[in-house]
Amino acid sequence: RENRLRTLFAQQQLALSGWVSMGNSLLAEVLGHSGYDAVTVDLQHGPFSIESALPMLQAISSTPAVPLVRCSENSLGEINKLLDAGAYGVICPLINTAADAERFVRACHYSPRGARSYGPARGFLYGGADYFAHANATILTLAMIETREGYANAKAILQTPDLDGIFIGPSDLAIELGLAPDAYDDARLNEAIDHLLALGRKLGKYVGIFAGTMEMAQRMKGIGMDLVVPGTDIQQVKAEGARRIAALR
Ligand code: 3PY
Ligand code: MG
Repeated sequence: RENRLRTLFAQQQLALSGWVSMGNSLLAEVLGHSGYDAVTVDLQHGPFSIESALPMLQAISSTPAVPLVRCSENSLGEINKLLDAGAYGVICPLINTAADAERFVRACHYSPRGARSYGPARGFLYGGADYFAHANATILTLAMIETREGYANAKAILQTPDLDGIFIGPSDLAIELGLAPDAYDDARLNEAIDHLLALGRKLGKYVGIFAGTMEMAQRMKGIGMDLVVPGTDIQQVKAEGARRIAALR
């Protein structure tokens, strides 16, 4: 099965991903039917582990959305299990160096490019009988830039062969710049984001970002991001609930 995100990126169309941190497969299914191009299961900050990610990935694969994961850390074991469970793309947090990025890329690719071990139990079910032949070229690898060190090494990280691109973590990056985690409008943070997007463009790699507010999401669309996550499930439920309550008070 093709990865529709690659098609959207190639056509320079904005891709939108939902974000599941609540850990519920029905919610993942609902998001997958809401019009998103992808739905990301967040094992870094979602309070659940890999056993719970499986039913969420099953639920997403019953929808038109591409199943993505954010792994909890740059671990061959965890990343392999998530790919075997049918994830078609991995966002890896806290990539600080080119060596980190290389390690991440190797975890996502079969030999000779990488160190991924064979056993794609659900990979076949989602990807199809020819999964092995296409997995290396189909699965998306996005390294998170969200630390000072990662920011300083962004060019080398982006130059990692077979890394598809970067995903910017604006809250951690803001904290590292000495700002509040929700300082999404701060000029210094936005300069850093502009710089990372320009680097990605120059090096022919994709650039995505998490957007904590709708204003930020609009701005990120405006500057030409490839992938935008317009808030987590929790943020959306809270914001929409508050909006409805305010309208009725
Ligand atoms: C961050 O903003 O640091 C993130 O990781 C968003 O997902
Ligand atoms: Mg982060």
